[in-house]
Parts: sequence; C-alpha cells; structure tokens
Amino acid sequence: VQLRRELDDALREHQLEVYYQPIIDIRTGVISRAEALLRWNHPHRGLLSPNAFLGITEQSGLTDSITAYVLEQAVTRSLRWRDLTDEAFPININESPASFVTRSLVDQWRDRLTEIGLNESRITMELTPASLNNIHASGFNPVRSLGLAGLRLHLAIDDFGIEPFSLLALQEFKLDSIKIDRELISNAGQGGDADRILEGIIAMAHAIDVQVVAVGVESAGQLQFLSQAGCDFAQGFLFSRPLHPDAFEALLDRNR
Ligand code: G
Ligand code: G
Ligand code: MN
Ligand code: NA
Repeated sequence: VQLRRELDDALREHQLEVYYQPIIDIRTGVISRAEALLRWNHPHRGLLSPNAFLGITEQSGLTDSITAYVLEQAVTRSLRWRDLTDEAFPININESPASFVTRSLVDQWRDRLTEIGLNESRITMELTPASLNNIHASGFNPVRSLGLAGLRLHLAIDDFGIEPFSLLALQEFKLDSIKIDRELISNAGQGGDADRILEGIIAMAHAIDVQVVAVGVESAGQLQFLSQAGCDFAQGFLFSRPLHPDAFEALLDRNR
C-alpha cells in the first residue's frame, strides 16, 4: 500500500528512469541496439528494479501509463542518438504481460506517438511467450492493429526457451528477433546438449528470417560459442550492465 501510493508520486515526480543496456552485433563488435530497462530512483530505497514494483503497478492499473512512459522515452532517445549512429538508434522495450497492446491502448497512443515521432524512430517491443500465446489465441494481431493506426513498431519474443510457446504464433507474427533467455545462455559453450539446442534455435530462426539475441552473456567462452554458432547479437554483463542514458550515450560515442 505504501509503495503503491509512492508510485503515483514517482510517476508525477519523474522518479522513474529508463536505463539502457547495450546489445552488441557479434560479427562486428559494435553496439547496434539497446534494451530499455525501467528503474525507480526511489528517494529512500535507492535504485529499484521492476521486479520490486511491477506487481503493484499491475494491481493498480498503472501498467499502461508506465509502458507509455517507457515508450516515449525510448522514442526520444532513438531519435536523439541518430546523431551518433546516422540512423534512428534501435531500442527494445518490454511490454508488460499484464497488458498487451489492445485496440484501445493503440488508440490512446496514436496521437501522442505520432507527434513525438514513433515512425521515425526504431522501436522493437519485446513480448513474453505467454503474451504472444494469448494474442495468438485471441485472434488479435497487434502488428496489423498498430499498422492500421499508422504506428510502426517491431516485435520480438523475450525469455525464449524457458516457457511454453506456440510455434504457430512464430509462424503467424512477423517477428523481428528472438531473445534467448539467460538461463539457456548460462550453459553455452560447454559442448553439451545446451549447445546443440542453441544451434537448433538459431537455425530455425534464420530459416524464417528472424534474428537471434543471446541475453545474459557473461563470459568470453559463451561469446565464442555464440559467435561460432552464428548468433546475431549478444547482451550481458560481459559487455555492460544497464546504464543511465548519459553513460550509455558516452559509451555509444566511444564505440562508433
Ligand atoms: O533490469 P532487471 O533485470 O532488473 O529487470 C527485471 C525484469 O523487469 C525483467 O524481466 C525485465 O524484462 C522487466 N522490465 C524491465 N523494464 C521493464 C519495463 O519497462 N516494462 C516492463 N513491463 N518490464 C520491464
Ligand atoms: O526478462 P528480460 O530478458 O527482459 O530481462 C532482462 C534483464 O536481464 C535485464 O534487466 C538485465 O538486468 C538482466 N541481465 C542482462 N544481462 C545480464 C547478465 O549478463 N547477467 C545477469 N545475471 N542478468 C543480466
Ligand atoms: Mn527484455
Ligand atoms: Na521480460
């Protein structure tokens, strides 16, 4: 109850901050995108991870406001960092499994996002397997719905490999990329079945023109295996933790 009340204030007082974690192109070593990760810069409790407060937002109906906030921040950064990378910088955001892009949410977004330049930016929304399953079962196609509203957003699947996921959904939605969960990546490069499974996922994705991001890459051995296996992108503490936007911008400037 306490945190809930504080969260209302946090939104109003701009205590919610979006951090950015680099995603590296494995072939070139260049930072080619980033994942936007929400942080609550709490006046007494310090920097809080979404795990500490997203549950509350889901109960209190704040989820849509928070998603809209992160999306607006990401669009703004994507356009701002065009100066450092020549093109709109690709940024991934996480959609809450509790509230997928419904028709009414899209309507709510349309004018504001058109105004701040969503279509000139390069934003990918990461959906959980459960969320994609639900959407698929409901027959509602978010990409079409967004397109009809004149909004361009790419889709990725997050946490891939550790939750049930319908391959029919993979067939139906035009996904930009698959993000392999870090629990699967933690066993990479040891020559075991984990490696064969990862190779299979990468082959499947590439066969349908979907790119693969390995999440939670922490060691050079993991990276070396992923590189040999033809994985496209890597994200993890081996490269960087999620960074304050100023620190991310400085890193991007040095890395180009
Ligand atoms: O960054 P960290 O590992 O603390 O994130 C914890 C969890 O919170 C992850 O599952 C991540 O996907 C999720 N998360 C981070 N930022 C956001 C956000 O902006 N919206 C939603 N819905 N989830 C987020
Ligand atoms: O659920 P999702 O994949 O969105 O969660 C991403 C989260 O994983 C990020 O919030 C980030 O803090 C965390 N993360 C990213 N790289 C690493 C890593 O190398 N090790 C660990 N333990 N966590 C990571
Ligand atoms: Mn994610
Ligand atoms: Na997630």
